[in-house]
Amino acid sequence: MRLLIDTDTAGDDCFSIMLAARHPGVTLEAITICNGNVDFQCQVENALKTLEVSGLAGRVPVYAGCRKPLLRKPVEAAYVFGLDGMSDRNYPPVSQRPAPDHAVDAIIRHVMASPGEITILAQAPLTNLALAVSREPAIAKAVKHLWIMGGTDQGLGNVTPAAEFNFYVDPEAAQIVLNAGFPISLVTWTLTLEAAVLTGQDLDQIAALGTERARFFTEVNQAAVDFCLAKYGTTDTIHPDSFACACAINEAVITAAENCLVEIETASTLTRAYSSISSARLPPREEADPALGVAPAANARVIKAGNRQLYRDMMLACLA
Ligand SMILES: [Ca+2]
Repeated sequence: MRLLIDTDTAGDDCFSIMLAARHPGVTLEAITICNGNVDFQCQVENALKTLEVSGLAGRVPVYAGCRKPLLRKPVEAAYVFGLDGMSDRNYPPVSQRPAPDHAVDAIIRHVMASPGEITILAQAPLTNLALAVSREPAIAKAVKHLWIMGGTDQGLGNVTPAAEFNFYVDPEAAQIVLNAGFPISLVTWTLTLEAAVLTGQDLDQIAALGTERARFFTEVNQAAVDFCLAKYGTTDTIHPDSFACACAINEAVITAAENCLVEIETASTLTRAYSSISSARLPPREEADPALGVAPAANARVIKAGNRQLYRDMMLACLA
């Protein structure tokens, strides 16, 4: 699989890159950085550092992308990941530097140079992808597949009850990307609350591996552990980005999925970025209210259940 990862590199974003870098049969071809979790330049450095720890120093270009959402003020999540996104380890910069091109240009160039070949994993707000497909709409049909970590499946977000972080930060971008005609699979925050948990025991086993990668994982994950302990009284941590990566590179992780119409709320304040997801259990909406008309066709395969144990085993294998 030829993979491009679009990321707001902090915490679990790094573990997703490590999983892709180490998994047999995956060629990580490029990393593009989007506004999101923490200070933009920190995110660039975090991606470069993660490549070095993964044994790919100087072999995967990192392109800096959009520093702000399309319309909204930036929103960060340093309160979860630390100011640097790496549990405030403040690692010194590595020798690889970012590639000169803008991420939006790099996405278009990589996809259009190899139509039907490139899989994209989008694990950040969708600003880069929205601009790329607006500038070159042909990428929607030229990608092999677009994996998105974002949104909620019938509620329970991590910013508001309605909204998950990636969609909340740039709802207009999410709306553009979901309506652009990409072949999409969606991994929601709701799914990851059960399927993407690494328990305190799993984290102990990772620490016991004793490798440089495992040590890096444990250091970078510390802020999430502290956050979960303070907020929820548990050392279990949730890993939506690396779980989405696991689904993308190993279909066996997916145990249930449904083709759905996913629509993003952009007008409301209360439900900003809510992802409305259709369900076969609902009546046709034109029957419920003829004024609604017939719904558009499904635009995404929504992952409904995953194999947590297999995801966990993949993470341990990549860190060993
Ligand atoms: Ca992310």
